[in-house]
Amino acid sequence: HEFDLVITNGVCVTAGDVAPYDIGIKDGRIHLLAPSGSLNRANSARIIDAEGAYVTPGGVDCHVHLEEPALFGRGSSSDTYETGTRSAIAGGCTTIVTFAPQNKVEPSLLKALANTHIKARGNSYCDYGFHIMVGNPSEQALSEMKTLVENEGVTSIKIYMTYTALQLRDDQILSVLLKARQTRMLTMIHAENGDVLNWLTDQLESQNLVAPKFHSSSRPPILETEATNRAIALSSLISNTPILIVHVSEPGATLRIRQAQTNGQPIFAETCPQYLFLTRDDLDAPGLEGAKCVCSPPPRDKASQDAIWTGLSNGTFTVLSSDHCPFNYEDAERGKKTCITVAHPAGRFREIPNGIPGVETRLPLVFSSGRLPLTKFVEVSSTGPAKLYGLYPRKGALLPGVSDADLVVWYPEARRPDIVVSNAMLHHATDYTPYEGREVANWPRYTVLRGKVVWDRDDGGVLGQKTFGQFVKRGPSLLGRIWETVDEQGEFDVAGL
Ligand code: DUC
Ligand code: ZN
Ligand code: ZN
Ligand code: ZN
Repeated sequence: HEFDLVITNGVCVTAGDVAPYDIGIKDGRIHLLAPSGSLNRANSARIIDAEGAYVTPGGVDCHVHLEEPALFGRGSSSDTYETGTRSAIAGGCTTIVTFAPQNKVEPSLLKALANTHIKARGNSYCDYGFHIMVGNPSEQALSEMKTLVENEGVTSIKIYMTYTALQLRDDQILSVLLKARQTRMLTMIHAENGDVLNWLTDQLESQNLVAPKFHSSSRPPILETEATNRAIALSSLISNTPILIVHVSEPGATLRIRQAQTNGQPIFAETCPQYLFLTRDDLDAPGLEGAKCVCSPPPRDKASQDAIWTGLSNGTFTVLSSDHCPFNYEDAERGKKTCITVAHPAGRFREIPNGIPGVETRLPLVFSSGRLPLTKFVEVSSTGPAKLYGLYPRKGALLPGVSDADLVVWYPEARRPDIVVSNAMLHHATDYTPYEGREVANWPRYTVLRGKVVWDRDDGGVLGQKTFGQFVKRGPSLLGRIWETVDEQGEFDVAGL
């Protein structure tokens, strides 16, 4: 056989166009795109008839938290690499980038990386890479960044402007950005003003306003706008080093990012389904139910949702990620219910671990929404992240001879099942989904990882194994378009010095 697998009668959607092609797959790669119906059974070991359905590149989710220690409150992650990546493929996602966390007392980034490799290796259903979460920008940590890029295939870091375990001061952020500029690392920034939200939390607590809904009051939009603006300012001081503002939730930050982009600055932005589908009213559910939607930044109002949709449409956001950061609900020690204490029997929002599950629901929710052209859907959920994080064109594309055969075959219009999201149908190890009861118009029917069918919704479900996923070494961001700018000495210039 010329091919190991052929997908026939599909309509291929890439970030560029929508067109009917048969796809010939060999040795785990896209080998050939051919006119629809032209590749037949005779020249392939296996054939999948897409029956006219859309076929997209596998999803790329570059914001996933798995098996991290308690960093975002008292709880700890309800998903392991095994369960989180199983959930990913069942939702059409074939590559994730997770975090290798360095805590404040650990000076080495390479050690954080090694520890995370041990957790993921042999335990991943999908391909994976790592960002280093920098909690302690020590001399040693900064000096290791070159090694990460040159030898380890790790080309991005994440830093925080909030969370006691992770928050960096502005001078620390500048030191990190300077080193990132010199080593061509992309810096992801969690932009919320931690000092302000801690102060507001104390104020709310002093008035005994501690129910889950006050999580939202403790983090008003202006505090995200301010931190986003500050992050952009800090980047501009370091010769406009490229940064990515993660999980943008509100119009103020979105507008500030858009202005910086218009100004030619390499400011990239991410948003997540929770800012498209949830609102602050979901935090005000009866009892402690609102804790299920506690994440940071919090879901906002309807007008903010619309602004975020607009930002996706107009290109302000390069990536749509899940920020999968799961905690069980019914767990008094490690989950959302750690916030119930003798003093606060109805729960105390300060103690609710921040984060929600979403790696499996990301693609179906957005594909089904009808609010984005399909090419834009592929751009923000696969191609854009692959380019931004140095995975392209191996990931995020259907380029013959070049791209891995990572694909999602959706259901054809005529055979769409009625799907109501319920936690029982998901493959994570978390005991709830914030999207319970929501109807979606489509779901990945097949997920293909490097030519292997790892998910067949109608026949066997998860067919992949936790040994199939491979670590992917990444190159420098393809969107960091000013990497080449150096001064006469070949050094990067720091503006104003
Ligand atoms: N926000 C969350 O909701 N969870 C993980 C970390 C974060 O920033
Ligand atoms: Zn050939
Ligand atoms: Zn974050
Ligand atoms: Zn996160």
